[in-house]
Parts: sequence; structure tokens; C-alpha cells
Amino acid sequence: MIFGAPRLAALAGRTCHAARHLQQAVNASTQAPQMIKVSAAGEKKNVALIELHRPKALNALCAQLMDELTATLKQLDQDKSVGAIVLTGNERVFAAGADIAEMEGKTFAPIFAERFAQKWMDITKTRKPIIAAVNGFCLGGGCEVAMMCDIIYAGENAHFGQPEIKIGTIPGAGGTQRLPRFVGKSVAMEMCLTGERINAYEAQQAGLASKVFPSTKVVLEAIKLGERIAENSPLLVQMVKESVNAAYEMTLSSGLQFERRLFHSTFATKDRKEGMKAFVEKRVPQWKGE
Ligand code: DAK
Repeated sequence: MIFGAPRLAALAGRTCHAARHLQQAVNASTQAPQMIKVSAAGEKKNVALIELHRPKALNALCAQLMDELTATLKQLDQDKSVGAIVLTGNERVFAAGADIAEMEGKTFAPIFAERFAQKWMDITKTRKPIIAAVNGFCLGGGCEVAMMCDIIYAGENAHFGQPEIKIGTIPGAGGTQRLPRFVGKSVAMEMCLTGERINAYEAQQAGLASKVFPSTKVVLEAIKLGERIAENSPLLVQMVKESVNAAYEMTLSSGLQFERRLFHSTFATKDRKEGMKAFVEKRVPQWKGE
């Protein structure tokens, strides 16, 4: 079934007050985004839904789109009403990679001097959890953006690939680095050396996607997941994200040390006290984010 705009709007509750507030906040800090749509989703409207919206170019990640996306993520990170973020495309495509037409005429010296596409890395600076809900093509930079998110949910029609080799280049935003950490060396090598894609179930089996859903359900399921995450203390959620991500940057002993220190620091928070007190008193905790 096609994931039409009205259906997504209903899913996201785009017309609600929180959605308007969120959109206004995004618009106030940036130019009104043209290539993404932002709305508040979930029963409590505490999940931000970002839809990549450049359908004619299969959501190719041009500079403007990436500027809008990174500015929006920065804004949402500061917005206390947002507990988690869902990033999606449409039913046909998550994103078909960086914009090839934009890259085609470039040469080494300027691309090196301008640190081409450096802004992409800002996605990983987001402290709130980002769930990628992937339908259709998720290729090249699209796959790399999905991997910069924290959790990937795949629709049954999702296809993941690093096809850069077929256009005379190599992955430039994590395809040769993050992908092997998710799927192992052999699968990553095969994908990067041939440019061939894996489907949703292969991605799940390899550990790239955590779950597969019917294509019409994947965004809703990602929003539900965002709601479950947002039920927890926002402070502790960010600490968990930071600590899990540290596992990809550190040796085991350094990572364990980092985790222990963060664990100790939770005892300086009101939310640690409230969480354990609520358990003992057999009631639901009231988080303060402090
Ligand atoms: N860029 C620009 N336009 C694209 C595009 C892309 N990546 N992918 C598709 N399009 C456009 C097509 O040109 C076409 O436009 P019109 O001709 O209609 O104007 C329209 O989208 C529909 O595409 P197709 O006609 O090709 O549709 P099909 O269904 O036949 O094929 C496809 C779908 C996804 C298999 C095919 O479009 C395709 O192979 N697309 C290219 C996929 C690809 O090679 N992706 C990797 C790009 S390289 C970095 C950060 C990021 C990157 C590098 C560095 N740094 C931080 C340093 C990332 C690099 C890349 O992603």
C-alpha cells in the first residue's frame, strides 16, 4: 500500500498544536525547510517526525537538504517537548544517496578545500535518539545517514546498498567504516566492492536493521518506539545513547570505564533517585530530566 501524504499526516497529527509549535520553532531558527517536512507525532506529540521530501530526485541528499536536516536536528535537540526523533523518506525511497548531479562537476582541490559534505557529520552530534524508518532505496549517502541514526526499522520493501563503486568513487560518510561494524567485514566488503544491495530481511539478519515491518507500518512502528523511549528520563536516555555510541569509538576497557563513570554520575541526578524510589513505592516515576 502506498504511504500517501494524508495517511502520514494522520499518523503524525500534523495539524496539532504541538506540530505547529515544532514547525514554528524550526522555521524560526532556519529558513522554512523546502526539502524536509517536520511534524509532531505520537499520542503525546513528543516524537518529532522528519520526512525527507525531494521525491522527484529520489530524496538525493543535496547541500540544501542536508543543511535543512542538520539545522532541524539541532533545533529538535534543544526542544524539551521532543523525546525522540524519527527520520523517514517515502514509500519508494529513503534516500538514493548524495546528489550526483551536484558532485559531478567537482574536482579534487575545491572538494578538499571546502571539506565537502562535512556538515553530514553533524547528524551524529544529535543527543536525542534518532530512529530511521526505511522504505525503498536506501543507498550510498542514504544508507550512511541511516547508519548515523541510532536504530533502523526497515519496511519490507527496503533495499540497502553502497553503490558508489559504480559511479567511480567510494563511500565517503561511513560506508566502509560503520557498515562493517554493523554487518561484519564479509557482507560490507561484498556490498561496497560490488555496489549490490541487500534487502530488508538480509539487513535485519546482518544486524543493520533491528526489525522489519510491512512498508505501510514501519513509520508508525518507529513512532511507537520513539514514544516508548520518550517515556523514560530524557537525561538518562541521552546518557545511554552516549554510552552505547562510545562502544564504537573506544577499546573495551576504556568503554567500560566510560560506562562506569556515567553510571556513577546517574547517582547525582534527581531522576535516578526518583526512578528507584518509584520502584520501591510501586508507582510510576515522574521524570524531571535533572
Ligand atoms: N543524485 C541525483 N539524482 C538522483 C539520484 C542521486 N543520487 N538518484 C536518483 N536521482 C534522480 C534521477 O536522476 C532521476 O531524475 P530525472 O532523470 O527524473 O530528472 C530521478 O531521481 C529518478 O531516478 P531514476 O530514473 O534513476 O529511477 P530508477 O527507479 O530507474 O532507479 C535508483 C532508482 C535509486 C536505482 C537510481 O536512481 C540510482 O541508481 N541512483 C543513484 C544511486 C547512487 O549511486 N547513490 C550513491 C551516490 S554517491 C560524503 C558524504 C556523502 C557521500 C560522500 C561523501 N562526505 C561526508 C565526504 C555520499 C555519496 C553518495 O551517496
